[in-house]
Amino acid sequence: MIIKRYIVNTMNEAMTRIRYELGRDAVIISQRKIRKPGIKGLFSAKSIEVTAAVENEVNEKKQNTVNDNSNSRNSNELNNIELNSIEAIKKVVQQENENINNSRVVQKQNSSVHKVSKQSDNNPENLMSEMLKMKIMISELSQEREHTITGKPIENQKSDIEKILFDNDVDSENIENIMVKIKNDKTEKTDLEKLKMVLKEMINVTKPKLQGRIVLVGPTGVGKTTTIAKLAGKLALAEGKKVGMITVDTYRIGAVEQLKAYADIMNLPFKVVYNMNDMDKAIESMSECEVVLIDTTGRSSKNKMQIAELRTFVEKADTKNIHLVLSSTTKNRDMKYIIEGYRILNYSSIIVTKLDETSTYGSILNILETAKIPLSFVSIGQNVPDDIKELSADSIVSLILGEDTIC
Ligand SMILES: Nc1nc2c(ncn2[C@@H]2O[C@H](COP(=O)(O)OP(=O)(O)OP(=O)(O)O)[C@@H](O)[C@H]2O)c(=O)[nH]1
Ligand SMILES: [Mg+2]
Repeated sequence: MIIKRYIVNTMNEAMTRIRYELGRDAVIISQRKIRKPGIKGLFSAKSIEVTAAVENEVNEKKQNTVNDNSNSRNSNELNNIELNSIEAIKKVVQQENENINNSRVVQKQNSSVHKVSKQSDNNPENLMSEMLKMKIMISELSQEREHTITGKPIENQKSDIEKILFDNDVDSENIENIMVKIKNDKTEKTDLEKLKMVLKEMINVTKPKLQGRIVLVGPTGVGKTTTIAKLAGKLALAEGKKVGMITVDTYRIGAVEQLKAYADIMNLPFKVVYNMNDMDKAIESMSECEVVLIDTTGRSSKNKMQIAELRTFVEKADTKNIHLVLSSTTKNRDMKYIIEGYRILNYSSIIVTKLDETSTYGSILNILETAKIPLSFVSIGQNVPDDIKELSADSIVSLILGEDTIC
């Protein structure tokens, strides 16, 4: 058996060379993208490393005339290994393992090498089966491959850009979309510049008009009431606007008292709504107010009945100024359900809270990409009224890339 490794720019080039040097019976054992050495290699185009094998003898002359000049390290290590079937496989596996270990310590992959080697010992006749195992193992060893055999991305197979996004909790679907957009950007910019551009395009922020009736909805404990108090403080105390507050949350013990306490401190009109009629009356009683902030009961998005009930109250408020409040500490998968579950309330913007409780900010991007609704505010702590902010798309990009932090 002859096993050769090629460093090429395209698969076409690899195929041509393999056909010429090893003949038509040659099979490709593995292929992976590799980086050129040094810092420059970080953002330059990758080469492809292809390992091919052939069982039969090939033209010796051809072998000798061909030199792999693309990458001396790799070509010298594995070129022209002529061994008998299983022994050849074992040798390649061993060499591959050593190469990987030299560049990076990859504990997990090492164990799989031993596994495959052992299995080879048990079943030496079945060459095809051994070839397949070796192919899988080399795939696993590859640091540069984007996907596992199951098609699922894993951390140590990612490019630098993917790793930054992954480390900052951008979800895998978004990472894939971002990588495609970067690839499609044929300008001269560096990948990092392209990444920033792509992220900025994805982040939609809005400057909400804090006028008329403003309703906050969202799951339990995300910070709706605290955010209402912050907005009231900002508008009434800092901007001198006439602000009133209404709560429809008569469900949770202490909810009314919580908002009433803020209303008392700021000396603002406050009403509690127990039913639909109360809603009309409460709104009417605040006709003098420039801004009426309406707090609602925290509901699970899974409970359709409760959401439907909430909807009737929200519709009564008769406003387009509806903010969905979400906590950045919520799991990404749950977040998607919440965003979809609350859609029937026709929220027009999103407030992300508890950014002070997280050290990665990919959740902002995940939320905005799922909802396709712009971000109005972020909440960055418990202090009323200070811990609320409007963020620009640029500053969100810096947060997502880990260049900046909230606290
Ligand atoms: N760290 C941190 N805590 C926050 C933030 N916003 C709110 N909280 C805290 O989160 C807890 C719940 O806040 P609430 O305002 O009562 O949340 P809610 O959404 O009204 O809760 P329910 O009415 O029960 O649905 C309180 O302890 C708040 O002080 C924030 O941005 N950061
Ligand atoms: Mg509340």
